[in-house]
Amino acid sequence: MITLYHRPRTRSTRFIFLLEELEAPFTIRIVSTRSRDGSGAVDPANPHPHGKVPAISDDGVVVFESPAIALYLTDKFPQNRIGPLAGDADRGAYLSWLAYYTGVLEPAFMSKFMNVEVPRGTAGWVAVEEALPAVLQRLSQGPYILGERFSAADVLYGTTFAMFGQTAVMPKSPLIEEYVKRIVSRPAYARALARENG
Ligand SMILES: N[C@@H](CCC(=O)N[C@@H](CS)C(=O)NCC(=O)O)C(=O)O
Repeated sequence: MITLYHRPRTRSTRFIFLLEELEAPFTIRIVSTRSRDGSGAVDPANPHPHGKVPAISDDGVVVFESPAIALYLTDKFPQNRIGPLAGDADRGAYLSWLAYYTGVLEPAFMSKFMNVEVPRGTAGWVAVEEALPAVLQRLSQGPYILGERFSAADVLYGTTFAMFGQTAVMPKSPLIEEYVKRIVSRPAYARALARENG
């Protein structure tokens, strides 16, 4: 049985969404985390090494960091075909775009959000203005990151765009607005919001 360590209205909400898409059995364990304003504290029950969410435990097997959790879950629950498995022609793209999410896209957004200039050439990520066209190029080829096929990558990208789309950090793009609508109108997303508080 999967236990999701979760704090409502954070990056762990998207894993309720993914678990609902997968129709996997899971329980939610609400934990405290540090907050931006200095309040809150790491919950000793949370197995993430820095007490961040999300993290999961699968009968004692701990997985943390969003791309690792997404991959672990879609490999473990393949029946709804939410993640290409090893040997599938889409596997390489799937792994790449999952890794790109935390390796490049999130740092790009967070750099802009925090007004930190991206030290191009010495950093492993790029500015939002360079990252976004790469994602848009994918989305212009199909309704989803992998083209015709919805995957856990869309759970990460769709929810991230939904969040940053409300801020000045993200340049306006009709393609992304349509994409966000496509992702958040999925029934599993509504079910996830209904379970948000545990
Ligand atoms: N790289 C992590 C980021 C996780 C993360 O920063 N989560 C936030 C909630 S949205 C958190 O736990 N913040 C509390 C803290 O950083 O101590 C992932 O993508 O899973």
